[in-house]
Amino acid sequence: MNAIKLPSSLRAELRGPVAILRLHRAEKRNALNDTLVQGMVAFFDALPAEIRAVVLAGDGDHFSAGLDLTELEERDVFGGVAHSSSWHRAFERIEFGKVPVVAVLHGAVVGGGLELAAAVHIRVAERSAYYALPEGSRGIFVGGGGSVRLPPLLGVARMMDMMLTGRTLNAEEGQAIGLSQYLVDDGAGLAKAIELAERIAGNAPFTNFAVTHMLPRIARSDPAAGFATEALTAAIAQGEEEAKKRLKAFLEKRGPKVVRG
Ligand code: 1HE
Repeated sequence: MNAIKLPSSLRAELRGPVAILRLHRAEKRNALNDTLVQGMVAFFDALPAEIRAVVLAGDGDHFSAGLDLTELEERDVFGGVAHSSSWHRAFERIEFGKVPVVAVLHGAVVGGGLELAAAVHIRVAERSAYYALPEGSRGIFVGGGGSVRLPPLLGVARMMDMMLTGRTLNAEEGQAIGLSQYLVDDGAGLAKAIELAERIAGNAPFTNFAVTHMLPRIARSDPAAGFATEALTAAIAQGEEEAKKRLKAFLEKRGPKVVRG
């Protein structure tokens, strides 16, 4: 990680098997410009093998104000297509990257910031978090994969409402619909995300791969292909040395039991 050069708008820190990546542009409310987005690509590409989970957070009072609107001024139509595609490629690195990613959401999680949040695997929201898609009021459209990743989280009807009327969801509403999986007090998000990331880092790596790469694809496929792919994935997982070790440990009363939630 030390070897890779991140832009000044990003900060990375390693904590054992967990890497923490922070959007470090609080003076611009962590607005996402090309440099920052490409910096995220460099970070996710360069993750060393010993890193087993990533926490993504934003510095300052907001997770992210979305697309850096100053960049829109200079772009023509085809430039817009290229830009949106570049975000798609970047966020793919997160959604289908090397390791699971846990995001801490606080303050504004809007526009491209919400699209970024949709690309991670676990979302921990602080009570200050709020969600909006102000693209409608800016005369633009989502371009960071939002029309693909947000409907499964929000529903098409709610997303339409947010885009057409500027409706904002608060943290409680986001939690109630499953947009965030955890809701914690202000200031408690990072610790919760690190705790979850450490737990994830302790899983068998193939299981983490199967959950992040195979599960969403199986869920989107037709049932016949889904069952066949699931059977193969399950067989590969149980054939792994790590799975055999963990099963043996449980059968010899050394493995952890499931605890009541
Ligand atoms: C920005 C941006 C930005 C702030 N691009 N510079 N996103 C939006 O439409 C959201 C626009 N931002 C806001 O509504 C507000 O800034 C916030 C609610 C997020 C925060 O408010 P506040 O009062 O804390 O901050 P501020 O005073 O509005 O902004 C502080 C500075 O950040 C200011 O710059 P300064 O030089 O005057 O200090 C702002 O101009 C700057 N700033 N947000 C550029 N977004 C791939 S398609 C994705 C499409 C989208 O993401 S559309 C949604 C865009």
